[in-house]
Amino acid sequence: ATQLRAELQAGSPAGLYLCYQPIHVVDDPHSLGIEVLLRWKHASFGFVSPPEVIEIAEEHGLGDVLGDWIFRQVIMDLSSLPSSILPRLSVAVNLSESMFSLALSDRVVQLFRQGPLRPQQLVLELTETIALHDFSVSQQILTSLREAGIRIALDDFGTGYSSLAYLKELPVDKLKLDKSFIQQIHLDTRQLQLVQHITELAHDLGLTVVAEGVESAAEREIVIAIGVDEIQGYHYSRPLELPQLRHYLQRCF
Ligand code: G
Ligand code: G
Ligand code: MN
Ligand code: NA
Repeated sequence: ATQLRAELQAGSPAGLYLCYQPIHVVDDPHSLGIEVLLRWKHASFGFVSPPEVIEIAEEHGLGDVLGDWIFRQVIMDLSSLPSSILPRLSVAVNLSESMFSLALSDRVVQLFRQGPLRPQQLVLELTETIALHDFSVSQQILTSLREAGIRIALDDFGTGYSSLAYLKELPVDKLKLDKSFIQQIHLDTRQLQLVQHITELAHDLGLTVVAEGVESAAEREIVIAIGVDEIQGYHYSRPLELPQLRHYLQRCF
């Protein structure tokens, strides 16, 4: 942890880097989302899973430092993309518990001033667990993010204390249906009806719906028929390192 802190503060932690997974917008081939996914290849332990990296960081009070590193790294990585492509992207960053504070929106706006991205291109992914930890504080944080033009996605929807009831009380913009909802959806009618109802309800609340974990053409066709707005999954692409992302974007646009 001491080493991780020193390296994070120096700006170039060994073995830490970001991958990017495409998120396709069903009705708009001219824009693309990408989800930022943390990777840590440790010199002696090999790959450490992102939740473990986050946990180590949070346990040692490094959640903020890691969060800042992620935002800076995203800005640096994406700055190297062609300027014709950049405005078409929206970039989704996962929030850890300590990043989700009242200081977040000012911090992000400040960091984005240096970069080629506008806050309007940023989506912050929040799990239900973090969002529901303190409901009224969450409302304040989310309101300040929205005022800065930043959008919010509720991540892993369906795995936690899912209730659509609180959704209308939280200023969120998107719902990410967890991949456990999507897998085998083409073989299970009840599953399909459930996803259909959730999608309709989310749309009634003015939310955009993202289907995660779409792995096959069959699953893709079904979620499009259901009316989801955006699709993410191995069917399109695994999380990509920056050079592969560059190639993917060149093929896309
Ligand atoms: O990409 P992968 O399957 O390894 O991610 C596993 C889990 O780790 C997912 O739940 C994902 O949301 C989480 N995760 C990946 N990158 C980040 C990150 O940068 N920050 C946070 N807080 N979580 C992340
Ligand atoms: O929890 P969160 O949704 O933030 O993390 C997304 C995780 O899902 C990442 O770890 C990513 O690698 C993984 N993922 C993305 N697409 C697929 C997919 O099509 N199938 C499976 N099994 N996992 C996926
Ligand atoms: Mn996510
Ligand atoms: Na998720």
